[in-house]
Amino acid sequence: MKCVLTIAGSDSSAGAGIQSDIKTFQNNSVYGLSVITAVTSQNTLGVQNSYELSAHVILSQLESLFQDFDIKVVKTGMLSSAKVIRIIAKFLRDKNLKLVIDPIILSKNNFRLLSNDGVKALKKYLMPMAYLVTPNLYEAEIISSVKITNTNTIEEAAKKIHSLGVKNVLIKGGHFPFSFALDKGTDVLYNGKYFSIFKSKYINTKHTHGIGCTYSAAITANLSLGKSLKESIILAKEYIIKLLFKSVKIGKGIGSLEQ
Ligand code: PXL
Repeated sequence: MKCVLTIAGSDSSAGAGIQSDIKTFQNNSVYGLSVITAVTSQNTLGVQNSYELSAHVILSQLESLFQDFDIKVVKTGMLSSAKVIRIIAKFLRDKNLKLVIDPIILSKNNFRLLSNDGVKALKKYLMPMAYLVTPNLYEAEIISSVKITNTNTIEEAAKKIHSLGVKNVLIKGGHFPFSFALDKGTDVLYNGKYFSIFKSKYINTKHTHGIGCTYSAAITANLSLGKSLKESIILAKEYIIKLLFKSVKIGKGIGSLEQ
């Protein structure tokens, strides 16, 4: 069985982060391993707190896993700070890996999951190692410093992110406004040569917590099974669409996907 590693934050409400990644890996036929960077305290109303683990604890988890498992595909989610990013980039640098970066910056209630310095470190140290980066609209704007308002600016943002040394950039369209040139839920892939568009129907539900993590984790699982990038994206999109139909109203706020 293929082993896939997620390096991310723990979500106590189990809809996003490490918990969603493990569920997604399991449901997509790969064995999920995890390195926890930070522990968040959160519920369906939002993130209340985040506690970053020490460098020693993060490194120790990485060392244990790489001593034993044959890890060829790694996904990163919430990385918390520049310090954590530097540790991870240094550790992964000489490994022959396919790296998928989901550049988590803010939670839905605008709780900061990556510091400003962290964004700079992500661009400088980790992005150049990435096979795929999967920002949503807001993350793409922050990373590229391009205000995305139409298809020209989405292309400009994707090109800027690509120029950081990323092989493929997938801008996820779940946050596109309804007035946007591309339909809500349409994703845009740029591979340095050309753009590809991935359309899907938009399912109107409020209970979408963890969808971005789940989508990126499903793409990562498919890549590790040897599927092409486009096939991995199409299958992952089918996976999240199915889950959106059965997202669950748990708690008092924004519910999660039920995996
Ligand atoms: O959905 C983004 C995300 C990722 N990882 C963790 C989170 C969140 C959002 O709250 O808490 C740990």
